[in-house]
Amino acid sequence: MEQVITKSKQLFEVAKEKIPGGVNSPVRAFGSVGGCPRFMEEAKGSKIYDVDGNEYIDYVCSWGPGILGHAREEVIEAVKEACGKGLTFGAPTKKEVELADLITEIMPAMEMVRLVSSGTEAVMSAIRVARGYTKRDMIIKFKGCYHGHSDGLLVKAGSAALTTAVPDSAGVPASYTSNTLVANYNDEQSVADLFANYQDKIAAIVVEPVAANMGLVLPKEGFLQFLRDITKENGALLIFDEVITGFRLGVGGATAHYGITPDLITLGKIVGGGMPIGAYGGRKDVMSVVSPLGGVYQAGTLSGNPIATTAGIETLRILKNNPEIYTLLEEKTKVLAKAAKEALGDKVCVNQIGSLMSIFFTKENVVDYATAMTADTSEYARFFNYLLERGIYTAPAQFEAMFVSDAHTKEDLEKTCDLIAAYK
Ligand code: KE4
Repeated sequence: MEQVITKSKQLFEVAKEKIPGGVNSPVRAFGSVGGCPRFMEEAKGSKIYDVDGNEYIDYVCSWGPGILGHAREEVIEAVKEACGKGLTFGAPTKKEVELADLITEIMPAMEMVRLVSSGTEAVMSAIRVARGYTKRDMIIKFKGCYHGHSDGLLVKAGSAALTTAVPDSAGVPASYTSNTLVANYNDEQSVADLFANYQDKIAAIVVEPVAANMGLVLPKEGFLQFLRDITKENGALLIFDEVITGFRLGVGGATAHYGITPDLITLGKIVGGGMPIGAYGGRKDVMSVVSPLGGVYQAGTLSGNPIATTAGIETLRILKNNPEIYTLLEEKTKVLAKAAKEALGDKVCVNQIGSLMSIFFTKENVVDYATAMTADTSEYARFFNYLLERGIYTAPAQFEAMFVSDAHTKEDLEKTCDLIAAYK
């Protein structure tokens, strides 16, 4: 039966008058999958409901924050109580200390942490700290990894492998990317070549320890250790961008999962429990350059506000005190990954780790950016819409990840697997 989406369509037309593309973040516009984005009205647990009353099993989970499912009782109650005491003070609060305590306890590589309001802000600030600490200017990032929309990171590789990057967005002056170098994920040689060329100019490598912005691509054996070694050997810092993987792969994120200690870690998404929080932190000596302690300036009106910190504290407490959540998350996600592989066979490559997975519509084994790009995005779009029209809401783009939450039930998985199995 045709899904009724009249109200979403009407809202989308109005939204496009007042908001660029009708959305406040580009991927939400369904540009790569076609059709009308669903305007969502509410969500509870694993379900999300659009303005036309259609129910979906949600595997976007707001791109990661929703690890406990939507509107988790304990979080909502704590936030409601906090709201009655005022929304923001612009002054230090006990909750910021509590959240900093929790973060540094759960991720001990973060000896000190500064709260900001988004993942973009966290990564932008961490890079400034790395430059301030090392007194070097150049940063290495990886093709296909995304670290938010700060100017110096909106880049594509330069014309030759060893040249500096060029802007990958209008409005970014070439001068803003002249200190950004681009290597290939899982390609140690591409990193070694950049250090051979620029060694004492490189302040840091920033990397998604598990890449989830070209679709899910896992680090090959030894890759992260290689990055740890080569940065140490060259006096550069290693920044793990754990905005997605933090508290997702396990409560300790990729840092704990792989047993590699970076110098700085950036966080977002789960750390705010659905409210706007980013965070960056790491070695105390490195973080000591941050204003007002040191000379690296960074600030934010709503940083650490009492409502966001309340949601973050409640979320991290639940995750820390219930480690079995992660075992269940992995089991659930493996069920989905297995069903997709069984149903779609060699038409797809399914990558999965913890509660993250991606179904790439390619016969290739997706192990890096080049193989990810072999995916057939129009086939992915057909698959996405097939599921959407039947009440399954997955990432509206091939090069994103699917997220599973603690709220997804056996029935949710059965329905999803049955629909995938029936896909032609
Ligand atoms: P935000 O500024 O969107 O909070 O975080 C930026 C960011 C930084 N680092 C990593 C590894 C990220 O994945 C992100 C943002 N992730 C995307 C999803 N791929 C957010 C969704 C969106 O852009 O709407």
